[in-house]
Amino acid sequence: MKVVVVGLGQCGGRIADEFARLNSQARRQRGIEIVTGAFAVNTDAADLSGLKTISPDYQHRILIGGRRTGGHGVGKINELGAEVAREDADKIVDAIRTAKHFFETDAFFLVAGIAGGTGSGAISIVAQMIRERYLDKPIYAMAILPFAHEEETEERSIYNAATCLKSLYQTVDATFLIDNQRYVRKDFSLRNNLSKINSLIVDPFYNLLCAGEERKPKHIGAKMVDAGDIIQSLAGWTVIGYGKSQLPIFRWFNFFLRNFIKKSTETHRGIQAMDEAISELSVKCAPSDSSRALYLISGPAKEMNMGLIKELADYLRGMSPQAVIRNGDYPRERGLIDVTLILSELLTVDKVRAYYEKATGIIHSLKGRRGEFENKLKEIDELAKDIPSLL
Ligand SMILES: Nc1nc2c(ncn2[C@@H]2O[C@H](COP(=O)(O)OP(=O)(O)OP(=O)(O)O)[C@@H](O)[C@H]2O)c(=O)[nH]1
Ligand SMILES: [Mg+2]
Repeated sequence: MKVVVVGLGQCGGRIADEFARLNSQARRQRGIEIVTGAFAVNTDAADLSGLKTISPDYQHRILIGGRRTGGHGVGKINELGAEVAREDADKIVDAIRTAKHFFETDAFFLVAGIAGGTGSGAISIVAQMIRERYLDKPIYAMAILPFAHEEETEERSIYNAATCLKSLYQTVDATFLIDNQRYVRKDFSLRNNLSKINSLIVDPFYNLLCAGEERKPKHIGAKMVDAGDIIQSLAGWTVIGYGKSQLPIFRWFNFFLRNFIKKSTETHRGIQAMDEAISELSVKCAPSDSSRALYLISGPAKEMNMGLIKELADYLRGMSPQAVIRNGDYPRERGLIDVTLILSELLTVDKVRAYYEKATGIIHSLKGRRGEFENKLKEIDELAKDIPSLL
C-alpha cells in the first residue's frame, strides 16, 4: 500500500518525517516504495527546519498562517490552528498534488498530536479539503494522545483532544488512536523518549505497507495482504499493535525442538507474538469491542504454514468474536516471527469517552467562570462611574 503522509504541527511533522525514513528503508532494504509523498505543515518555522528526512523545500515543509502568527505557532489555541489551516488550505492541497508518484497513492495518512494548537486544529480541516479534491481516496488520521502529565496539568490539552477527536470522527474514514503514555520508557530522557516513541509509533506500519508492494515471488505470501485488505479493515476508531518472537539462533536447537516437543513450536511463537501485539496496542481497549480486525504475520518462509495462520485466526476469533477478521502472511523477516495487528471499528474506547466527559465538564465550568468574571468587571465599572476620565 502506498500512502501520502501529511504531518501537522510539531508532533505530526516529526512522525511524518519518520514515515519518510521508513520509505528510505523500504527502498534500500526491499527495493519498494511505500510513501509517495511526505509533507509537514506547521505555523512554526523553527519546527519545520528541525526535520531530517522530508525534503527541505517550501512545498514539502509548508508554513501556514505566516502573517497571523509571525512563524511562531498558535500557542495551543486549536481554534486558531483550524482557522489558519482553512485560510491556507489551497497551499497545502496544491503541494500534495506535486508528490512524484501521486497517481499511485492508495490512501492519505494525516498525523497530529491532538493536545496542541496547530496539529489539533488543522488536521480535520485539511482532511475535509483533501476529501473535497480527491473523492476516491480514503483518508486516515493518526491521533497522538497526550502524555498523562499534560492531561493532569493542562485543561486545554483535554479540551483540544476532545474537539479534535470529535471533528476527526466526522471527516476521516478511520482514526488510529495512539497514546503517547503507553510508549514512555522510564529510563530515557524526555528528548530521547520522543524520538524513540516516534519510531515505535511508525515501525508497526512497515511490514503492513510493504507486504502488498512486493514483486519478487519469494516474498509474496500464500495469502497476501494488500491495499484492498487494509482499506476494508479500517473504519472509525482504530488501534494498531506489534509483537515479535525471536527464533533460536542455532539450527540444531530448532531441530531438537521440532522433533521432541509435541506442541508445534511455530504456532507457539506465533501466539506469543500475537499476545505481545495485543498487550502493546496503541491505546488500551477491549479486543471484543472491535468489528473489524486484520493481522499480518511475517517470518522466514520455512517457518510459516497454513496451520499457523489458522491457529492465529482461531485465537483472535476467541478474543474478538464479533469482528470480520482478515489476515495474511509475509515471508520476509529473518530470525523472528512477528505479528502486526489492527483492531478497527471499535464500539467504544475508554480514553475517547473520558476526553468527551472531561471536556464537557471544562466547558461548563468555563462558562460559569466567564459569568463570574463579567459580573466582577461590571461591579468595578459601576464603582468608577462618577470618576472623571482623562481621555
Ligand atoms: N509522540 C510524540 N508526541 C509529541 C511530539 N511532540 C509533541 N508531542 C505531543 O503532541 C502534543 C502537541 O504538541 P505539538 O505537536 O508541539 O503542538 P502543535 O501542533 O505544534 O501546536 P502549537 O505548538 O500549540 O501551535 C503535545 O502535547 C505532545 O503530547 C513528538 O515528537 N512525538
Ligand atoms: Mg508547535
